[in-house]
Amino acid sequence: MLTVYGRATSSNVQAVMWCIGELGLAYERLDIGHAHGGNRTPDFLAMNPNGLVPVVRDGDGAPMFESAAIVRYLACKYGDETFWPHDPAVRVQLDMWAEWIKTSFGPAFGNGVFFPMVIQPVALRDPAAIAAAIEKLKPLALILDARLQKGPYLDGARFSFADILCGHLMHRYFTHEFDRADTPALRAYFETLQTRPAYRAHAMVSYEPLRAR
Ligand SMILES: N[C@@H](CCC(=O)N[C@@H](CS)C(=O)NCC(=O)O)C(=O)O
Repeated sequence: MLTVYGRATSSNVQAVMWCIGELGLAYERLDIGHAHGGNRTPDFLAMNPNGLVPVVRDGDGAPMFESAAIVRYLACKYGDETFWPHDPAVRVQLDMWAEWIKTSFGPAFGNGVFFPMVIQPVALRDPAAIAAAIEKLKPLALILDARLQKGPYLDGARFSFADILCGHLMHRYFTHEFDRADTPALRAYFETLQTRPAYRAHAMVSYEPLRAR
């Protein structure tokens, strides 16, 4: 049994939960973070000194933090050869995309566009910085679109852990209103992901409770 500490509205919790759903693993999820609180207690900080969600425990194993590390752990331990290729030369061709999403596309969208347009209080928003971030995101979306032209998934026909780390952002990317690059393959990817029940259950979570006024 997995224990997931983290609110369903967190995109990093969503990645972990979608992975758990795809792998059909038993879990209990506890609402921690944001309006729920509970992430600054001594007990929580002992599991993750950053005070951030998600944290996951697998049975009575040591707590794990960092969503991408958790997804890789679950994929390696519970995934099949398609979901987590064991040959490092095969796996790196997917993992490089997963890493690029986490370090390039994800922050450019999350920190540059989504956070300042949705979560940051309106009075603190900087329209010029947001406009610049939207332009900076466009070439990254085009890179992802080019990769997905060989789709439907990042690895072509096969769905893998890398799609979890990429695809969990697509709900916010395509449902938040802003000036996106024209990316038909990326949009087709989002539509394909929506055919997966675990994606609909765990990654398509409303962010209205997070919206600042
Ligand atoms: N790099 C970390 C980032 C974790 C993170 O920033 N979590 C956010 C939610 S997405 C958080 O805990 N925010 C504070 C809160 O919810 O109270 C990961 O991928 O797990």
